[in-house]
Amino acid sequence: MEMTGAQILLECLKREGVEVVFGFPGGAVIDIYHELPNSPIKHILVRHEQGAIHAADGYARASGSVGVCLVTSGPGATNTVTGIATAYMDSIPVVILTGQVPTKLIGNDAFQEVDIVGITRPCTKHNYLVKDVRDLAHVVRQAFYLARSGRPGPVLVDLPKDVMQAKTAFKYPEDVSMRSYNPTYKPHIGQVRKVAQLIKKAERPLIYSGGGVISSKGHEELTWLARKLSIPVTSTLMGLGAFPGDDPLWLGMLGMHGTYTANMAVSNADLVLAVGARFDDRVTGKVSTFAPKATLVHIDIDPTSIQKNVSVHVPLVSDCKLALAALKKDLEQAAEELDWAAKHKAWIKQVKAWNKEHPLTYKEGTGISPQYVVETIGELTKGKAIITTEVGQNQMWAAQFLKITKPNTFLSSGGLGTMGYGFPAAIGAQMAFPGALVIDIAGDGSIQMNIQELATAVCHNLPVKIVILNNGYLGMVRQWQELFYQKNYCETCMEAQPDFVKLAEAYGAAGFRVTEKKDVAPVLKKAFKLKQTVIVDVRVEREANVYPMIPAGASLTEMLLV
Ligand SMILES: Cc1ncc(C[n+]2csc(CCOP(=O)(O)OP(=O)(O)O)c2C)c(N)n1
Repeated sequence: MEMTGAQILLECLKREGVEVVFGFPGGAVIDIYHELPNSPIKHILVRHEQGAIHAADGYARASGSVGVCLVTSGPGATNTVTGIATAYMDSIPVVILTGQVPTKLIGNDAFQEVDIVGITRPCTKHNYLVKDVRDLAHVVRQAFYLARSGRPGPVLVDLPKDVMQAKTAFKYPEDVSMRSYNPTYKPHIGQVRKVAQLIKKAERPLIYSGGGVISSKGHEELTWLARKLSIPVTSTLMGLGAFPGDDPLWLGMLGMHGTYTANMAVSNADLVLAVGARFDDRVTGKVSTFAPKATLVHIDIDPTSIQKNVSVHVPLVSDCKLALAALKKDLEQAAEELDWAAKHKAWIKQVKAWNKEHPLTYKEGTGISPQYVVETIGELTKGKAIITTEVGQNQMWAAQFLKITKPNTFLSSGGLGTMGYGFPAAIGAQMAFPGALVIDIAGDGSIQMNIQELATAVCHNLPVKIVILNNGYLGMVRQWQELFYQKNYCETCMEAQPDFVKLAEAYGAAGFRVTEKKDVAPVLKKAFKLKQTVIVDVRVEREANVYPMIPAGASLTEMLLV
């Protein structure tokens, strides 16, 4: 039986197990929308296409499966670019379906035409322009395969209107074969042995884990390795949750706003095991002084990320979970025979001493400390909530002061640092887990970047909670201005702030304002219980700073402390 391109597309999505699509219609995709009611796929109408792509990304990060968004050509497509780059930088599997003008008009400056394939080439794992309806099914199949396999990432499929209207017989390809694309999953056993030997020899070993551990679902193997062999663990922002944040071996995040302990540990370790992390400049600080005493091992599925930013001694190209499992197998016997806690006793003692010297802390002022608000959220939710963040001080305080104990529960724009990410991502996460408590920790600047999605959340009865750490500033930039630009607070004071409580109410959500410390816990508690979208506007101290902080370009040991 012949089907139209639009029907084929929706059938393909169904076969890929897609349950929800975040989107916004327009002329170029109207044929797809015309068919939507005949499909079991749920569509969430956002209020801005940036909301759609971030929601698809949040859905993917929370669920571990591919997120999907659908937008029209031209401005619909360009509005997704920031979100595509966000997903690309953090290796998140999303499929972006964009409408395109009819094939015969491509290149004619047609109405709402844009070369989205060209625009997104540097920020997608791969992208396609489907010119013939007969190619559609295998392109969609490939797109999903590419998005979720190897190092995951966003894949865009551009869909001209006439291709959506054309008809052909439907056949879903059973297999995907792409000749030049063969990710290496299994680790080289010789390299695994080498790493195991290094671990056995090391006196001051450290695990530095990244988002790759979460996307490969390797957290249990990682936890085994750390606990059995008594190896302390630090991680990137993207790696938070792969190792329990309440474990005694957990040192906290490393890098620019990492803990004193983690940064000192990296600087003094004799073996650093980097797993699924990419040596981002926010992590390494001055590259030439990164981990100066250590043998560096880098486990990553993407061979092009190895030796890219730092030169490592032992590369291991592999899926992180499989590499960690292979290491586990190799070390199992030694784990039983050797007293690892005794072997690393001096090292652990040193790590604990650093923690005592400079624990993660903050100075209480007269107003509400933002860190106190984050701590209170942590105490009330006990690791059971899914947390998203915006970008800025709010993001760093969330990363520092929450104990993230499970993977896929801390969703934050790490690589691109996209303000406006957290709220739509929370909508995506809430769609993936309707019963979960999903909280966006926000700044008053960031939340205004996608505030329109309140309508989406209210319309779909999504009980997402937004906690605004409202300092009336673009806080993180103000902090830089304070510390490095002689307090020249140029254009970082947020004037004409909306009344967030009234704004919430205007959209049909609930809103609360907190101006005194004693009200923080009771109001948050009340808000978290409500089965509706809520904004809690907490007026925090205006000039609180994030510490530790490593000035840009400095070494990890050159921390500014509280
Ligand atoms: C889209 C975007 N624009 C600009 C920036 C640069 N930037 C980083 S943090 C920040 C301030 C964020 O302010 P706010 O959301 O109020 O959070 P706070 O730092 O006060 O917690 C800015 C402007 C960014 N990360 N993203």
